[in-house]
Amino acid sequence: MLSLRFHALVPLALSACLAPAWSAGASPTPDRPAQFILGGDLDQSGPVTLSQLRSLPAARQPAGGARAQVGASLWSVLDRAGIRVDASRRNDLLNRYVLVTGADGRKVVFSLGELSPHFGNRQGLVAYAESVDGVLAQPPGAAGLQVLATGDVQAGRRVAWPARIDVRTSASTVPEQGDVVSNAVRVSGAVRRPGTFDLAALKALPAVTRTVGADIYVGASLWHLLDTTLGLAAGQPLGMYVVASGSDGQKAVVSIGEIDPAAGNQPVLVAYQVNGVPIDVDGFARLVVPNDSRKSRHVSSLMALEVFVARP
Ligand SMILES: Nc1nc2c(c(=O)[nH]1)N[C@H]1C(S)=C(S)[C@@H](COP(=O)(O)O)O[C@H]1N2
Ligand SMILES: [Mo]
Repeated sequence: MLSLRFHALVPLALSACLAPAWSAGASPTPDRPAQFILGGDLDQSGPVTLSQLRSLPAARQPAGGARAQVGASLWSVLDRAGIRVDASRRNDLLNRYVLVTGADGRKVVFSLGELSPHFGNRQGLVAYAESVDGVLAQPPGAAGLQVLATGDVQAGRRVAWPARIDVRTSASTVPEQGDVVSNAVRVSGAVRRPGTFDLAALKALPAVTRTVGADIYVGASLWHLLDTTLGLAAGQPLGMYVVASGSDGQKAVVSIGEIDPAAGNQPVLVAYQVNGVPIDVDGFARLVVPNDSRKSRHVSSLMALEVFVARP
């Protein structure tokens, strides 16, 4: 499979590449329109056209050798449409996900946290052209659009012919607990063997150590816990997400594609030790998302992990 190991999105002086006048006859066929419908928690829903995509800053993702995919970042498409958040909730953005649905029904999820430049900064790409040595190889849109997951180690979250892109609030139902801290985390939803993990149960899983800034965390791998220990429910894991909730009601979505070793391969932990001492002041465990540039998804006093199949 095509390797898409981390590449920063590099702005491209696209106008220079567009000098040749492409013939009008090369426009997309009607059954493969170079547009999709944007919906959900956005100020501006509706069709996004090729010309709108091309009005956004061009971004590119290497596709092997001299080739690159050229497009607009998925984040910029959503940001331009105005992502709606509940300003009364701290970091409400992090309780939301993006569902990309292909014309063939394929469903792929991103968390808004992984896409946002303020957190994961793996912005995704809505590609409309391919370049070779920096020069566009075809008229933009001629081969249709595709959504790519920036930084994934394999191309499993690629969606050719996206039909819809929807922003949704997570389906988490875990309420705020009031003035208590967690001493166990309940794992529920789309897993084969739901269960509750206290400190001893977490410690019984393979221990993983990750350095985040000046802190060294030890904990269980979230992927190992969900996929190996509990078993993700049958279906498409790349169309699922998990919501971590703290006892104070703070929530963070992680897409399953983000942690799947065959997709995003992000080393997210359920940590119970920091710098050699137990995490025991603000609950017994916290989520740690090592490659986020802020700690906002590091939900402390972790009390629940709910796994969902994304709904449009
Ligand atoms: N349960 C819970 N976890 C939380 C928060 C919160 O309000 N409640 N705030 C988040 C935010 S916004 C940040 S920046 C970090 C701060 O972590 P620190 O106190 O270890 O620096 O915790 C995150 N985890
Ligand atoms: Mo924060």
